[in-house]
Amino acid sequence: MKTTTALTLLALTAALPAGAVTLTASALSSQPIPSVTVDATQNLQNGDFLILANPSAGPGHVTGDGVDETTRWTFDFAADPDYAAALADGHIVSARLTMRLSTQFFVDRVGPWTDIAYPSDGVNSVFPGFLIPEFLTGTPGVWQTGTISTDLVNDVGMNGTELFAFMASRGGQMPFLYGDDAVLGFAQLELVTAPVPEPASWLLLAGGLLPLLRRVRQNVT
Ligand SMILES: [Ca+2]
Ligand SMILES: [Ca+2]
Repeated sequence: MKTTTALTLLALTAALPAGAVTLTASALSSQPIPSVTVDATQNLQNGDFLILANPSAGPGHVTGDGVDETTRWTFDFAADPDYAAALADGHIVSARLTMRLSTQFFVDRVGPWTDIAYPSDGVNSVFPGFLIPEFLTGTPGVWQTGTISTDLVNDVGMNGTELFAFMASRGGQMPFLYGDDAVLGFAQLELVTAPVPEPASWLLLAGGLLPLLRRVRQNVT
């Protein structure tokens, strides 16, 4: 049985790249680190990134210092010339998220601390989110900048069909959220779409594998 599963997975993996389409969307700040902060009760627009007010953060907090604040932006895949072709696929096999982050908030010299990024429109989200490892080292109060990258499907474990539906149901727009201890300078999401094999294809694959399996079993017994 384990051999069957392994061979089927192998065949499916080999079948996926057919019809694959790559879409890229990015967001850019006007300032890598805001030169002006605003009161914690106010939002701050930084290029494509909207840094949200956090009135509950407490006395002394401001918006734009990369401490205790949520940032929103939208990846626009409809602008990609291959969007229509990707729309026909209905499934995402790879979603490479890259973010350039700056922070001055370090706990035990590491940051950003317990931060997360995921697709969200404020109501609906695609989980699980990307829990960012503390990949920067520094001194509290001194800005450090670094770039981090992950695959939301293959590394984080997001469902590629749900992720696709989240984007397609919003006309190719993918709203995103980052929280909460860094300023975004740049973000990019590269999607690779491909059709999910039809049931007929599964049967053909299984049919083609049967003789092979029989041979494997004969060899084993
Ligand atoms: Ca803040
Ligand atoms: Ca945090």
